[in-house]
Amino acid sequence: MSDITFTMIKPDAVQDGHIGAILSKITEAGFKIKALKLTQLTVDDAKKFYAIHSERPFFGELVEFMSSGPIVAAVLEKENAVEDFRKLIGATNPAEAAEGTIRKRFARSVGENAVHGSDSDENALIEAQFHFSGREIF
Ligand code: IDP
Ligand code: MG
Repeated sequence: MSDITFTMIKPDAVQDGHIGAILSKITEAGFKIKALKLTQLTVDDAKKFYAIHSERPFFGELVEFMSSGPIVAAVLEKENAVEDFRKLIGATNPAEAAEGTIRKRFARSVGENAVHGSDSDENALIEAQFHFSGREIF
């Protein structure tokens, strides 16, 4: 699978009722949905998913937030998916995110920032496989 990325609509955006609007923005931007589910991370899942950030000062807060409520997990396909999706979501901190980006429109804060987007092709595949079995990806 090349040209795929992995995303989560995070607990803040699910709770704020933005699932539909965010999925619309994603598909309108030309991404095809290859896998999709509403699920919730356990504390242990969140620790594993964000293990790369375990030494960062916000790690505890991040794990607590990401396991605090349901999320939408999805695998997306498009040419240049990883880079184009990072552009669509905008900067980590919504205060610094460009106009028209998903985080600018929907994020609450730097921590509760509405969506995840993979940072490389390699991580997109790892993250997709973390959340989905082969038969759930179309
Ligand atoms: P990214 O999601 O834009 O790739 P990363 O630096 O990979 O940003 O950080 C992962 C997640 O950790 C962010 O999306 C955000 O939820 C959280 N995070 C990042 N920096 C901070 C911070 O300074 N305070 C609180 N949470 C943060
Ligand atoms: Mg990241």
